[in-house]
Amino acid sequence: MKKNLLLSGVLGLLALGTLQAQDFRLSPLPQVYEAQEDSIGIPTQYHLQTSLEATSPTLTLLRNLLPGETQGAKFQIRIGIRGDKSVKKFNRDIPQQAEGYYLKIDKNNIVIAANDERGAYYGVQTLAQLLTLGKLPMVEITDYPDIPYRGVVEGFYGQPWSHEARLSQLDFYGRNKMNVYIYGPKDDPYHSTPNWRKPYPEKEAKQLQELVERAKQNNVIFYWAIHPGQDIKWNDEDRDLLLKKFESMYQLGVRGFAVFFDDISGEGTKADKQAELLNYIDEHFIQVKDDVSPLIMCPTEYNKSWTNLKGGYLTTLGEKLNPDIQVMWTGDRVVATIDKQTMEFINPLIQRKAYIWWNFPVSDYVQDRILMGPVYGNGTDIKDDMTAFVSNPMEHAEASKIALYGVADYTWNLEDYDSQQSWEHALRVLMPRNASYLRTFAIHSSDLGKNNHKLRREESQNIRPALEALCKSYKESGKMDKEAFAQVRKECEAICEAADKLIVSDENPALLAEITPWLIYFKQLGLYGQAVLHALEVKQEGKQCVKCALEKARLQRTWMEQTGKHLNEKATQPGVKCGDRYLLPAFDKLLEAASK
Ligand code: LTM
Repeated sequence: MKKNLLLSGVLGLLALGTLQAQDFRLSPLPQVYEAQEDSIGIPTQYHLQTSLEATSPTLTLLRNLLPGETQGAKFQIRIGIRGDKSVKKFNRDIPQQAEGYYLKIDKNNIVIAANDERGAYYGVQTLAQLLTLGKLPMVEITDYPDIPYRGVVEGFYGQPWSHEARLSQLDFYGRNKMNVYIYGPKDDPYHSTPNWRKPYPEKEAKQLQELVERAKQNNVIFYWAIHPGQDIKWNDEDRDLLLKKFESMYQLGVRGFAVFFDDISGEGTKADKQAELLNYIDEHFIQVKDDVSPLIMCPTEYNKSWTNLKGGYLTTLGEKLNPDIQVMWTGDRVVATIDKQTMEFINPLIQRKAYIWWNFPVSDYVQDRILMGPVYGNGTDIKDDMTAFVSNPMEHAEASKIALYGVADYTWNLEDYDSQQSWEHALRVLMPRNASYLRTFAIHSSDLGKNNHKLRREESQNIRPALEALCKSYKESGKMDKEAFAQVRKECEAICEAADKLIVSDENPALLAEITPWLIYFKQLGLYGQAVLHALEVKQEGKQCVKCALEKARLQRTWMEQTGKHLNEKATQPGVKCGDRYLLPAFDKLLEAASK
């Protein structure tokens, strides 16, 4: 077990009084982590030894975190890349993996020795997390990502993210060691049909330029994707227009390019024509520029359930596409978790390791939902089977960070990924002061309901046994399991309280703006639960008017439903829903039983 020092290291560290209170956890979880019981104060003055460029994101971040750089100070910070003079002594400690780093903190030194610039940056990001402890634990960390490319594809239908949301996302990716952002919102007309041939208007172009710059500062590769397949003509004119568009994006600073052929019909779906175009782009654009990342393509048959093996679409791509072109894949279905079998199916067909486009937490096909649950269900034994794992998020950018935090954690260290822990931590990162309320909301806002893509998620796990026990006891004997009743009552109170506290909170306004329609409904759901429980109690005790209590519960049910319908009206699936995997059906069942 290569990582057994990790948890004991963290726990050893947490045993140190105040550190425990902060509930500290490094994230993404490092590969190997050894901590001593001792810690040092945060250096106010330090002598910096480095051969990194002064303007590099790494040094910029370090200097922001620790402003006390002083020539000749006793405390030394050495930071550099394998072979650099500043970290020569530590060459053997640097892990071999790309983006790997070695971080050591002792009494008089901090050393960050990395394989490459991004590795050094990640070393400093880890240091940034340690600094939140208020002192620095003496640690030795050897760390690297399991999956080479990790991040996000903004590839959903619906309202594209705002400029502000994207800037905030890029900072979030940097902090969480994700290195890819692919710009490809389906409803940006300049990405897709009809305007993919046209350059962006001035305002949008300027914003894209700003995003590219912010991505650079966060060591994130900004990819710009084009979606031309619905009306592309396989002729020189359209080919040249596509290259011209890419060139205009290059002039804005973009250094990563993708071509999406998903969700199209007609001429554009032909594998040999797609391969011909992509190879042309690869040879006449990508390879000509020496500073551009490998080309990415999303095939038309991008998941197993849509694959026509006899038609030979994927094998044509596999045989014809230049080997350096990355091919995306969403799994066994459009929306699916990814495992060993997924990879064993696709990789031989495309003759390369697939670039996973994970359709979670995207909600463009269930817009009445907000998906706040943990990331789970993906294989922990597939790190060598893919080149990338990027998540397609919800149009709710801030709320998506809960899942994206899990994706960052999972893709960095598959074997040690703990979905529950990671989720709990994500809630604290998003709303440190109101995490417990956010947790109550999130635990009941996780499932997608019945949907075309058949993905379901766990929901209301904390209260499910009590709900079941209560329904069973009432159905079988007309009496209530007292303990279960008390638990459900407590949960209903917690739901109302969480909704109230979150709605008046001044924490994370961007998140609150996104979740408010669901919070309004959530409060009504809690009140409905309370009304049902009250009716059950009244009926049992026989002291008050049973009919009145039942009527009140029914009214609350109608109130909730009507309110829900008129929230989120512009969506393709208008209205809002949450808690309907276990909570709502249980309340309905109890009310029905009590009405008999
Ligand atoms: O998944 C892919 C490759 N394409 C589209 C996405 O744009 C969309 O967001 C998801 C989820 O609805 N499904 C797709 O087919």
